[in-house]
Amino acid sequence: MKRWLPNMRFISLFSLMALLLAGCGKPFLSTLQPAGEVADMQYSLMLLSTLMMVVVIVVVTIIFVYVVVRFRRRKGDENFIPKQVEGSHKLEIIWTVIPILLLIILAVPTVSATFKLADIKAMEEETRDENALIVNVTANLYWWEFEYPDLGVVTGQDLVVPTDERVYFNIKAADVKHSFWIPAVGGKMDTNTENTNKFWLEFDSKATAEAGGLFYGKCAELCGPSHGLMDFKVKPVSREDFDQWIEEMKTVEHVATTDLAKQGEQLFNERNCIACHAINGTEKRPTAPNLTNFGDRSRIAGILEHDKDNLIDWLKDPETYKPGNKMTGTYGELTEAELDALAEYLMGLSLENK
Ligand code: HEC
Ligand SMILES: [Cu+2]
Repeated sequence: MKRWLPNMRFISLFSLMALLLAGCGKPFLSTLQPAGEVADMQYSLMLLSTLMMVVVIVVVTIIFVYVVVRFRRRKGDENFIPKQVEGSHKLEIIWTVIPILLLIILAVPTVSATFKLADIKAMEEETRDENALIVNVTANLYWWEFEYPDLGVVTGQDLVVPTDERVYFNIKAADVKHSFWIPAVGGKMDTNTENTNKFWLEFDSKATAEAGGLFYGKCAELCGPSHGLMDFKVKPVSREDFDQWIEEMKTVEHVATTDLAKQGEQLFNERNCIACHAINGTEKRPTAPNLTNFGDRSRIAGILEHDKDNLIDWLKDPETYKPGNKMTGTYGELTEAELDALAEYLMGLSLENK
């Protein structure tokens, strides 16, 4: 074999790994690029525990290698037995105390962070902070509902929150267990059917800008065939923009302007869509994502690029894109012309077209 061949293999393996691992570091998705107070805390704990593990491994490896080399059997010295230390009190105490100390060093910041993360006084009735924003999250097979109970607004799939303040979450599931996770910002927290979990997150405005204004959210609990597709997005905006968004969600009244969109609107009413999907921002329906601002979404059904062609494909056959979803087969076949009209109408459901 040529001498350079093993080297080349090594180099290509490393370049491949570099390429692969480079994909993990996106600021909108990476736990290693924390984008808020909670993520910072979780990241510091991760660093601390990883650092401690590395130190332990390095020290143990050094001692191991030293012992293997120092006490190996030497030529001409085959019968020499070094000093035996079995049962040495000194050594036993040293290697019992060191792990205890390490665990204490790890436990103090962990317990303290756990209490900080569980501090939800601002959302509890007796200690309620009137200015604190509360969001009710409901996880459904395979979509997310976000309700702002104090503001009377409901939306789906894209969570809109103000930056640089603590946002408090009530999270639960409508059908089976899911888990709410925004890797760059914090979590994850189980969404259960039998109880409501509560926690808070903070979305840093600088980190939001670095991430391009959008964070990725995931379901982190295996829930069915489309679990891996149960994505949502988070749009943190300034408090001012948030208040304005809420106002628009409350007051928007959609008017289809073109003939095609008007046909689409009619179909939306005739073909059962309206029975599941609400199209005003104050109405909560357990059956399907609220479509009031569907035109402003970043994705279709949380996964597909947001454009008219993909929307037509989704409406034609949702099952291909999300197996087992709850919309498949609930309305009859749609002709190409009907699909086109529906898509036109839906893409126009935007807070910008008032
Ligand atoms: C039985 C209730 C039901 C009916 C009827 C229904 N849908 Fe849906 N729809 C859903 C559910 C549930 C989802 C979420 C699917 C998922 O992501 O798992 C959905 C998702 C969608 C989405 C993507 C929403 C988003 O926020 O990305 C669009 C668009 C949509 N439906 C349009 C329609 C249209 C148009 C019709 C009528 C032709 C219709 N739906 C009929 C239940 C329904
Ligand atoms: Cu899931």
